[in-house]
Amino acid sequence: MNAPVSDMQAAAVARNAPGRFVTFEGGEGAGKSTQMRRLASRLEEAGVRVVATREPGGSPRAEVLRRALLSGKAAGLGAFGEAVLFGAARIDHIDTLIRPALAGGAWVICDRFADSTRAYQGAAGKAKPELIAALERVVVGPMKPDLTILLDLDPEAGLARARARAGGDAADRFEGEQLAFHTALRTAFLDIARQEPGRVRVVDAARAEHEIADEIWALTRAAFPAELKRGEQ
Ligand code: Z5A
Repeated sequence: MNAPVSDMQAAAVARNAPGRFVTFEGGEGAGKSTQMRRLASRLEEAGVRVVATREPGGSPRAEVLRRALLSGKAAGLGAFGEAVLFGAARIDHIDTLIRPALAGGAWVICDRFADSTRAYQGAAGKAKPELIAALERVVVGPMKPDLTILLDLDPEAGLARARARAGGDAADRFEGEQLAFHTALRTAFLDIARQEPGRVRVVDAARAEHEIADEIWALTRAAFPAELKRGEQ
């Protein structure tokens, strides 16, 4: 069920910036990067200025933290310690790229954001939920996404896609976790969607790329009807 436009725009109003903030979430290999590229092209064709970015990373300092986190060097800190580092990277990403881009009227499309901390470090990593929630309030504040596309896929299928793409390269810190971890992630993301139906849209990612892209475009247009009038066909 689509949320009322007023719900969808609540985050944007709280930020008081003209741009819109869209995030992609889901497990490994769900197709986030692929679908982000497709949505960015469609938005640009509709006359929208797009800044595509990712987490962890997206700014020079955050990319340094990305390397440490994905190499597994920070794993000894425990799930909440890692969450703090993801949070530090996110603060820099917000301050140097996301907030200025939104203030300038661009749409920011981000591959993963704070829902990944809730799912990976919180639900699957078992950091205390109240600590993860407190960290999110401090780090994200009013910079909540306007719309989150959750690409939902069976974890075995996602891991197989990620492995095929890697062509035998070693798994990173999180790809190396057991299937039970990835199954817990899927449940955690779906729980977030149930808790925040006004922001999060669940998309079945087991279909052909173009079918998924068409659904994401329809959802985006429904979420931002006034902004995407020019994209109507
Ligand atoms: N992490 C965290 O723990 N806490 C946090 O707060 C944040 C992140 C922000 C970042 O990894 C890691 O950091 C991530 C969570 C953790 N865990 N891991 N590992 P990353 O950025 O390197 O990778 P990722 O975010 O997990 O994404 P990915 O594995 O690169 O997958 P993807 O972007 O979702 O999929 P893709 O690259 O678009 O597609 C994967 C392959 O499938 C590729 O060959 C495509 O051509 C193919 N594909 C795509 N769509 C389809 C369809 N529809 N059918 C068939 N094949 C397809």
